[in-house]
Amino acid sequence: MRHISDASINHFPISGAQVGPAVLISVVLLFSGACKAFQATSSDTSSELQGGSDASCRIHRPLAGPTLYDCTGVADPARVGQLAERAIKGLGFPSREGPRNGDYIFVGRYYLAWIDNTGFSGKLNGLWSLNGQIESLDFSLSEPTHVGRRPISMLLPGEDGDGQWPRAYNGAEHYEIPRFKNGRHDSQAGIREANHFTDAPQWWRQCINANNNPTRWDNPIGVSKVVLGNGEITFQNEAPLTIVARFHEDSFACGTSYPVNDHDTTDLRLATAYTMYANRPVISRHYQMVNAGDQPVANEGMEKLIGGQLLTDWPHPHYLKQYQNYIAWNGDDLSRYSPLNYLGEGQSGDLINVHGAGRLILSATPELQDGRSIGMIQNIDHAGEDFGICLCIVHGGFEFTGSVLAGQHLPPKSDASPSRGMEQIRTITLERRRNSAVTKQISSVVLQAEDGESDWHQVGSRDGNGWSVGSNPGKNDPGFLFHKRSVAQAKGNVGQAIFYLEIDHVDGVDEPVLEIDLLSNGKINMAKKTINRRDFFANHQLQRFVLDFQAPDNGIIEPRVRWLGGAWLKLDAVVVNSVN
Ligand SMILES: [Ca+2]
Ligand SMILES: [Ca+2]
Repeated sequence: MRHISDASINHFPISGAQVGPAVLISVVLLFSGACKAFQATSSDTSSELQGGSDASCRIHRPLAGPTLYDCTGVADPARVGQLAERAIKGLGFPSREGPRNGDYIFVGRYYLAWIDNTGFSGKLNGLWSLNGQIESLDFSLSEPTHVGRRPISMLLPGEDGDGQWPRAYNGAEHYEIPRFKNGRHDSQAGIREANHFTDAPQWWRQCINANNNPTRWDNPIGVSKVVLGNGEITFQNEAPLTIVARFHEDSFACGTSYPVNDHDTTDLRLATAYTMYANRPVISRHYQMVNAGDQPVANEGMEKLIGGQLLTDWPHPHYLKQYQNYIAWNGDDLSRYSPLNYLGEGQSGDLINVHGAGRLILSATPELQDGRSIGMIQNIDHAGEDFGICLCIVHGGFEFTGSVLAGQHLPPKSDASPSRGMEQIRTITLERRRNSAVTKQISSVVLQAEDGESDWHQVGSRDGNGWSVGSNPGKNDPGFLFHKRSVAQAKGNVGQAIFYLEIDHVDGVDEPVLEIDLLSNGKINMAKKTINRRDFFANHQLQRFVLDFQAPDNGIIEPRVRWLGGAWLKLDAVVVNSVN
C-alpha cells in the first residue's frame, strides 16, 4: 500500500489527550476577499487555498484540537467554540479517535461538521444540525442527561455518546469498487483507514484489521487541502484505492495497487471533497477518479464506486434517528415507510431501496424536523448507477447507499500529470421543518445511584456522587449494584437507557465485569449487554453505556446493573429517555 501521507506525521504535534474546552480558541484568523492565500499548517500534506472573494469566516487554529472554520456570523467566537466543544465531548470517543488535532470542524448557520483527517481521509464523521439562529445558535437535536443536554450527531459514529464506531464500516462513509481476476469477482478496492471491524465476515476483516497499531488513528491518509471560497469551504482529499477485501485464497493481496486486469496495477486514487456552506442547509459531496499510474483504467459494468454515508446503527437505530419511519422520493410528501419491525426483527438479509437518480428524503418524524430528517440528491445517472438506502444488517448500519463513477475510462498519467475523470456530485440536504407543528418532547427520567439504600443496591456503598463496589476477587459474591427502580413507559415507546459508569483499572485482565439489562413489567428482558474491563477507555473516567428498547406493553421498565464480583466499579446515574 502506498502511503502518500507518511511525511506528514512528524509535523503534527499530536497528543490525543488534549482535545478539550480550553484549547479550541487559541489562534483566530480571519479571511476575506482582501486576504491572500496562505499555508495552513506546517504539514506538506495539508494546505489552504483562497478561492472566491467576500467570504468572512474565522479560522480558530488551536494548539491542540481540530482547526475550527467558523462561518456562522456569530459575533462572539467563544460561543461557536463552545458548540464545537459540546459536539466533540458528546460523541464520547477516546481522545485519540475523536475530533482532534489534525482534523477540521466546520460551523455554519445550519450545521456543525467534523471532517476527520486522522486515521480517515477527509471523511465527514460527525454532523450536527443547528437552528440557524445567529443570535441564539444552538443544536437542533439534543437529549437530556443528568448533567445537561448532549447534542446528537446525524451520522452513526458516536451517535449514542459511547465512543463507538460502526461495527463493520470505515467511519461514517464507505467506498468500494469490485475487482475481477480469472473471470470472477476477486476482491474490493477501497481506502485503508483506521477503523477496525468487529463482527464483519473474515474476508472484510483481514485487510481492514491488519494494522492494529494504536498510532493508526494519528495519521492523515492521502493528501488533504482546504479551499476557502465565497461563503463556502471545500475540504478535499485524494487517497489511493487499493485492495481492502479478498474473497478467494488467490485473490489480490491486501494493499495491492488498483488492479486493472489479472496482472497489471495502476496508482488509482479517489479524489473526494465536501463543500460546506455558511448559510445553506446543504452539503455537496464530490467524487472523482485520478489515474496517477502507468496503466489505463477501463472499468465496465459493475466496476463503479459503491458507497454512502452511515446515518445510524442497524438494527439498533438511535431512538431519535429512526430515519426508516418516513420516506419521500422526488417530492416533499413524507409517507409512512417502516419496512421492518423495530430492531430489524426477522430480518435475514440487507434491505435495499434504490432509484437511478433523483431526490430522497428520510425522516424519523411524520413532518420534517431539524436534525431528525435528512435527504440526498443524485443528479447524474450513468448506466448502472443508483442511490437510495440500505438497512444493512450484515455490516451494521443504515446507510445512504448506491454508486457513482460508473464506467470510468482513464488513460495513464502523461509525463508527471495524472489523468482525471469526470467529477460527480451528491447533495446532502438537512431537511427542516416548514410549519409550526409542535415537536413532541423527549420524556426523561434521571435515577441517581447515590439515592436509595439497600432496596436499590444489593452490593457496594454510597461513594460521593454515586455508588461503588470494591475489588475483592474471591470474597465478594456477584450482585446488583443497582436494581428495583422503575420508569413508567407506554406501549410502543422507543428509547434508550444510559448507564454512567467508571472503573479503576482498564489494563487488568480483560474479563466480564458487569451486566446491564432492562426488564419490562418485571419479567421480559428487553435488552442486555455484558461489559468487559477493556470496554472502558480510561481509568476513573465516567463513560456511557447504552441499551435501546421499545416498550412491549404499558407499564414499567427497570434498568439494572449486575456486578460480576471482580473489579472496582462505580455507577453515577442511569438516565432513561424515550419518545412515542
Ligand atoms: Ca481521526
Ligand atoms: Ca450520581
